[in-house]
Amino acid sequence: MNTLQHAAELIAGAQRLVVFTGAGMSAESGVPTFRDALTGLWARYDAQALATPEAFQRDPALVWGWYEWRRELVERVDPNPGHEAVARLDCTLITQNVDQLHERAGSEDVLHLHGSLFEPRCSVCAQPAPPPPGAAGSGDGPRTPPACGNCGSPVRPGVVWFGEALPVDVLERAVEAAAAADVLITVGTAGVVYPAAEIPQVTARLGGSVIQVNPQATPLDEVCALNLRGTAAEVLPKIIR
Ligand code: BV8
Ligand code: ZN
Repeated sequence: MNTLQHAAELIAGAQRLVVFTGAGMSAESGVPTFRDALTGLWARYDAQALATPEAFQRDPALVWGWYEWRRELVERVDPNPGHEAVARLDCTLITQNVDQLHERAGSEDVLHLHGSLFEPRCSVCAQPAPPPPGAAGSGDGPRTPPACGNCGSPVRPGVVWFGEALPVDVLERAVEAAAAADVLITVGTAGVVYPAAEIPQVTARLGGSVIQVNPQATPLDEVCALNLRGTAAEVLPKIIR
């Protein structure tokens, strides 16, 4: 039996299935991963440098503009066949991605470990702010963040920045699901950002089978029962019936 067939068998026979996704899941929809060189104005910025509270403190307009550019980009693209295959599964879906492509493909109750581009909130009182109006033009330039309706402070993107804690309830649900899983599929993640990268390792440590879908090798290779060297949109429809 080849590895694709073996993976399909494991998935079809899973009692408690978890799917764990990273930026590579959305790559074939046209969303740059963190390791791709970003295009346009943002090419000279390092995502890791902008995805921090310090960057927002230092230059709220630049950081807000970068997230608005990313939000408008994900609004313009579509879920790919990988998202659609995952949406057919009865599973716990845990994502590091801040786009809403899993939801648009039909997945429900998606656990967003790193927040979402679509849940801006006040940077001081945390009051949720209305998502900004659709794509405010294709301008790439920095734009001043809106002011909170409650306290007037700058609104921030509803994502988890480097150095910030992940939402406790979401992380707890994710770790519980990974611990109980007999099969976990990890797709399109470099497996270097913690604590998210712990999730597939929890399943493996407790005896579950981890299947990895990624064109490249990653540090997660060694905990995986199967490493499928391919892309999300190509491989997932072949292993998910
Ligand atoms: C925290 C939201 C503590 C924002 C993101 C030193 C050692 C270890 C850890 C640390 C360290 N120094 C600091 C840390 C902690 C740090 C961390 O892990 N840093 C890393 C870089 C070393 N973690 C944190 O800061 C976390 N918080 O620790 O807080 C704390 C605790 C209590 C109280 C206070 C504080 C917060 C981390 C969350 C950061 N936010 N996103 C935004 O989106 O802008 S992370 C962000 O980067 C993404 O969400 C994503 O998770 C991550 C990128 O990772 P990937 O998803 O893996 O994507 P990447 O581009 O890296 O790789 C793509 C993969 O896909 C590749 O493997 C590629 O081969 C593959 N691929 C490409 N195309 C395809 C494909 N696969 C399939 N199909 C394709 N077509
Ligand atoms: Zn406020």
